[in-house]
Amino acid sequence: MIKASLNFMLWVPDIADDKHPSQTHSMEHYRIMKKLIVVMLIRVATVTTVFLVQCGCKPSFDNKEAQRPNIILCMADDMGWTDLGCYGSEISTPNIDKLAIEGVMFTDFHTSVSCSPTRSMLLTGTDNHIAGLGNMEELLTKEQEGKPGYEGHLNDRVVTLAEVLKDGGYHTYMAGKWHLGAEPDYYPHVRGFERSFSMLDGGASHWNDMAGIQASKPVADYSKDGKTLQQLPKDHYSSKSFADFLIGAMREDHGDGKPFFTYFALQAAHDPIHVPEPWLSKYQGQYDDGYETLKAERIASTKQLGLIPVDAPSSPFQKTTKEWNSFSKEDKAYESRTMEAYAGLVDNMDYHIGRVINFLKDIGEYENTIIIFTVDNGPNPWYADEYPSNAGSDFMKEFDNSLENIGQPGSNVSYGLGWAQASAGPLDYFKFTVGEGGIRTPLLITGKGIQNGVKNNTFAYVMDIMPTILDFAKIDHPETYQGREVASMRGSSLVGVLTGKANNTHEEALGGEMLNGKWMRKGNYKAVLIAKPWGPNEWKIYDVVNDPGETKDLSKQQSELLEELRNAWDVYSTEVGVVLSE
Ligand SMILES: [Ca+2]
Repeated sequence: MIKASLNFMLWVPDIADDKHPSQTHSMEHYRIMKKLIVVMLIRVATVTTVFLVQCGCKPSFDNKEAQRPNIILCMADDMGWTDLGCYGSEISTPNIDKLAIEGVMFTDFHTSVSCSPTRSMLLTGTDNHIAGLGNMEELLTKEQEGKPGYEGHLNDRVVTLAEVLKDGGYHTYMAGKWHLGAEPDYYPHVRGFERSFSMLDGGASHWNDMAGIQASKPVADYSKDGKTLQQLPKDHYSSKSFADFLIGAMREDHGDGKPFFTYFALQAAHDPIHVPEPWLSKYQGQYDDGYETLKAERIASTKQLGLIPVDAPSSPFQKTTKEWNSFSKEDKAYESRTMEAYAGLVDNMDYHIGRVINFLKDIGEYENTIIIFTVDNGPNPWYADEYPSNAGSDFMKEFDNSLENIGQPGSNVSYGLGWAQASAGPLDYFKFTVGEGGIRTPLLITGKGIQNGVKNNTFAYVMDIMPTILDFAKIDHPETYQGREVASMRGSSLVGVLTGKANNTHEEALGGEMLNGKWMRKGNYKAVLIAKPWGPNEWKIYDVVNDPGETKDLSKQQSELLEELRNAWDVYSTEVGVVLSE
C-alpha cells in the first residue's frame, strides 16, 4: 500500500495529465519522456534558485516591475494529515504531489478543529473569535449566542481577503463550500467575490439532489453569483462542477490585464462519501486488512518521507475504537468499502485540481500563479448517524446505505472513528478536537520565487495565509473598509520562509480555542487541553515536533513552561473574546 509514497520519495511521481484515468495506458512512452524532462527542469530550477540566493540576487517576484501574480487557493474539507501521496498516503494524488515537488511543503501547519472557524481565519487573517466564528453556527450554545464574535457568519469587524484583493485590482472568484453565512446578506458576493458558485452549508450531497447531511437541515442551500439556487443541473458533481465554474470565470476575463484570485473551496473529502466511476471502484480490495494496518503503514510512510522523526512514538487508537478483527465478515466488507470510496473521493478531487492547473498552463498563466493547497481540519470521526440531530431520527431512513450503494446518489455514508485515526497517521485525535490529528493539516505552496521541493518544518497557522497572499500581491491590509474600522491581521506572512530568507514565522506563543478545547504553541512545545467528550479535559504539554502523536505528557519536566503557556492562553482568550460552553 505504501508504493505511492515511496515513488514520491524517489522524485518520480505520476505526471498530471488532463486525461481520464482509462486513457492513460496508451500514453506510457510519452509519460516516461515527460517525467524525465520534468525532473531535469526541476533540478535546473533548483540549482538556479540556490545560485540566486547565494549570490544575493533577488528572486524575480521581488521586482517591482514584475506582473503581480495570480493566486489559486485550494482548501479541501475534512481530511487526515496523511491522506495525500506526498504526506505518506497510498491514495494517488499526483497533481497535489507535484506542488510539493515544485514548491514548499509544510509539515507543521495548523488550522482550527472544524470547517467554518478555519475558513473565517483563512479569509480574514485574524482569529475566528474576532471574525464571527467563535463557534460553528450549528453548535452555538446559550452562553455564546448574541456575544461578539459568535455571530455564526463573517461579521463586520473584519475585511475579507477577497474584498482587499478586489479593491487592489484583482478579479475574485470562488466556488465550493462557503459555510460563512447561509443567509443572502452573508453570501460570497457580499464579501468580495465577483463571481461565486457555492454550497453554503457545512456539508451536503456531492450530487445534484441538494440533500443535507443532518436532520436539522435536510436540504442544503446553494447560491450562484448572489442568487439563491432552487435546483442544480442534472450532471452536478461537486469537484467537477466547481472546477468547471472557476475555469469558466477565469476564461471569461482572461486577457483584460487584471490578475485573479481564485478560491477553490472543495467539498471533498467531506461526507457523504460520494464518488463517480471509475474512482469509486479504483481502490477495491485495498483496505481489507483494516484500519490498524493502514495506520501503521501511514506512520511508516511519514517516517520514510522524513515528515516526522524515525523514533517518534505512535499514538494509540481511542479506547472506544472497535478492533478490526471483532467485525463480522459482512461488517468488514462494509467498512472496507467506505474507505475504498473515501480514497476514490480524494483521488477524484486531485484530478479536478489538476484540471484547474492544466487550464492555467493552457492560457499561459501557470508561471505567474501562486498555487496554495490546504485542508480545513482533520478527519471526521462521526458515522453519518452520529451527527447530533441524526441520532434516532427518521432522517437516516431516507438514504439507501446498502453496501452496493455506498458512494452512489441516495447514500449518506462516512467512514467513522477507526478510518479517521488511520487517516491522521501518526497524529492523535481527529476533527472537533485540538489534538494534532484535529488541527495539523497539509499545506503546499508553489509559484514564482518560491523554493522548489523543500519540506519546511516551521510552525505555521491558517491565519498566515492572508498576510502571505497580500505580501505576494503587494497590497497592504486596510485599517478601515467602507467607512468602518476593521480588525488587523494576527497572522504573519510566510513569504520569508517560502523564499528561503527566514527560518521562523512565529516566535511568540500562539494558540486557539474551539468547543472548549484549548491549545498554545511555543517552539517545539504545545500546551493543550483536549475537551470532553474525546479528551481528559486537563492541561498537558507535549514536544509535538519529536512526539507529534502527543504520547508523552511533560507536565512535570516542563512545569514552568506549561504555566507560562496557560497564562498566555488566558491573555489570548481575553484579547479575542472566548466564551466557553458549560
Ligand atoms: Ca471541514
